[in-house]
Amino acid sequence: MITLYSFPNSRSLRAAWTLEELGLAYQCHHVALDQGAGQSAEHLARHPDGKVPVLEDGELTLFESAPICRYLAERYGEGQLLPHSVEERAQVDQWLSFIVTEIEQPLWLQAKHKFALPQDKRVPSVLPTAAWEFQRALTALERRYHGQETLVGDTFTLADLFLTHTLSWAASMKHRLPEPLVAYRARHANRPALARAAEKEQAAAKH
Ligand SMILES: N[C@@H](CCC(=O)N[C@@H](CS)C(=O)NCC(=O)O)C(=O)O
Repeated sequence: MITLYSFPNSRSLRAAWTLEELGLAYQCHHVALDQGAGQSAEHLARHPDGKVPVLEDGELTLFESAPICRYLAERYGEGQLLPHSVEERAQVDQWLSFIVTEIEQPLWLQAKHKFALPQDKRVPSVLPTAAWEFQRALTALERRYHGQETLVGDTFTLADLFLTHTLSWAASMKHRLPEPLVAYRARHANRPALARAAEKEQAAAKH
């Protein structure tokens, strides 16, 4: 049985979305991060920093959203979400790395210094630099993204799943996105698997 440790509207949604795209059976286990459950001994045994997502698949326990989704696609995808060709897989990896290190990080920096960190750890003066870094990453993305349906090849891959999730985060933080990326995000955010994943995480939180 696959278990996903999750919290609604967090990076665990990437893993739930991947599980839904692949049509896998799994259970969502809500980790009440807002009540300190991440730092419980039980959860720290799964994740060394007490975060989500964590995936358990049989004997395997994995943390970090990108390797979790990569593992699921490689293990169960049969070409879905991860292309067969080595070259295209390398391109998916290139985008995953770019998305989590270049696009997500300045967003996360802003989130941390606006609300996520304890009040006494927030440094508001980093916010303009973080905004500038995010714009720089978007400009880089625009040098490669010219309105095509998908980032790699002609089918939806993990690169699109991660970019859509991260752009949605940017949009929720009121960042203005270039028009082609607004259309790209809207198209992929409409996928039924994403709606099912969000519902499943919400339902787990209510139990
Ligand atoms: N790089 C990690 C980031 C994980 C992460 O920061 N998760 C957040 C939710 S989006 C979390 O669990 N925060 C709880 C905490 O900081 O204690 C990933 O992509 O999985």
